[in-house]
Amino acid sequence: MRGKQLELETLETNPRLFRVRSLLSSDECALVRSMAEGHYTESASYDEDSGEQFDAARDGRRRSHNAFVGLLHNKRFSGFPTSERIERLQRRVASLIRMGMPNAEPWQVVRYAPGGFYRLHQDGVYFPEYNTTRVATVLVYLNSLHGDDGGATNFPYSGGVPATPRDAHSCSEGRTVVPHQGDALIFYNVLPRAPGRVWRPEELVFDSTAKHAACPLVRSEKYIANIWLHSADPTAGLRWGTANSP
Ligand SMILES: O=C(O)CCC(=O)C(=O)O
Repeated sequence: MRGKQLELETLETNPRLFRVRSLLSSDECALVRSMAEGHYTESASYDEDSGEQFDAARDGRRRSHNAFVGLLHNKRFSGFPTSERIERLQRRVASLIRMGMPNAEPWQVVRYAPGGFYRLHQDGVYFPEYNTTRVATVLVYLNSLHGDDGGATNFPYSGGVPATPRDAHSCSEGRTVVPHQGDALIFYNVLPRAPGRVWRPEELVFDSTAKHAACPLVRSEKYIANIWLHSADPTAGLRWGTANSP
């Protein structure tokens, strides 16, 4: 990236999981958090097979609030709080991961209170109606936590999917990352495909080892930004209108 030296640290190769330290400064983290203020709604989550929305309160899969901020590159889609400064950050992330702005969703800022969590899940979702898949995630920590605060991000299947399911909620297995303000995790939700031709989104295979969880937060608050990168422009034909878009 021009102007700022960043180091990509390989945390795991299976899943492909990387960390970039200090991608955002503390001022930039504060900016993203302040833009989300006043826009939070209860977080929803979706069944990976059917795409149906879970009832977060009833099925206990996810407990947090979220708000979308920043531009969806296509100016037709307005309604999210945005500014030149946050769009500059969006361009920074797009250039870091070498996927154009058109392939990124607006940023989902997530706020956890004590007791908040997100059980084991896969970010890779194929949206048949728009023919696009979320192929990669950039997860930015907007504040720091200590190990005993809880709220770490856990990849229980790092190294391979075991024969018996693992309990991601205890965060005792696999790779666990404690949030540090400004740092970003980058991981791929689909398996690599042989180069040489363009793969259709529906042919992409999800990487089960990329399943991850937000460990229960014991104290303090936790803020992250999810940046989901698509195989195609997710705005093509997409009505991207509510705070709880998937
Ligand atoms: O909060 C975290 O550490 C993980 C969040 C997450 O997995 C998600 O929002 O999809």
